[in-house]
Amino acid sequence: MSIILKDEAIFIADSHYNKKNQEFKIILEKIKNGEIFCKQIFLMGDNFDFLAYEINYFKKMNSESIELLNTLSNSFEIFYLEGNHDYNLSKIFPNIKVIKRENQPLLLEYSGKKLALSHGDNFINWHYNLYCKIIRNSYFLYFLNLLDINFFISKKIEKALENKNICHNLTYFEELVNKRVKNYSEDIIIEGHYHQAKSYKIGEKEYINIPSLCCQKSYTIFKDEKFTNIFL
Ligand SMILES: [Mn+2]
Repeated sequence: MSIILKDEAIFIADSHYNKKNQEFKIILEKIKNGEIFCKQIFLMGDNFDFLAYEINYFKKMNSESIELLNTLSNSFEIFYLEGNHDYNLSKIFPNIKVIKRENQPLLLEYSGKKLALSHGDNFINWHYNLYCKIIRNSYFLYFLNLLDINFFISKKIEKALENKNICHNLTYFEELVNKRVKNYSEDIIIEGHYHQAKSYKIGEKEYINIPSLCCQKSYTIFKDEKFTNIFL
């Protein structure tokens, strides 16, 4: 049985939350205080610039947003599709339905239409799959965490991520989308990861790239069977 997409569901992608990019915390607070109304929440991945259960530093740095999400998860149905910056999350968010990369796409439906949701870094190649397995390996991460004396490794990663420019216009995006939809048989394909906020109709299929909350300062709401991007 697939999950029913509810009217007034909200999709938040690629917030890359860190000291510089605060939008994710802002949107979670707006949901909490009712300024943004929604009935279901889909976190499309990379909402934290880095977060993994095994690495203490980033759990500490992100503790406010983690707590906010856990509070929200008591009153909202939340799905968290893990990204390439945030993974091994199920122990951090006990009430959130966490979908690991290998279990994506997540299949949904509404009024007879089938939807597939992925962060967007699946269906790449075996090299990338192998890389994903290594960086998500729990023993490997626990080992790194042990070596992370005075958080010197984490702080290096944090600085590198903070200084990275992640907002680019991909000129080949439509071409890429044409290839990506071939991996799916569903009617509507929803992905984050690419930070493009563009939608395409390809044959009978619809492809939606959820905006990056950090780059486009927007999120997507599903209302009256339409997907609309809204500025934060
Ligand atoms: Mn990504």
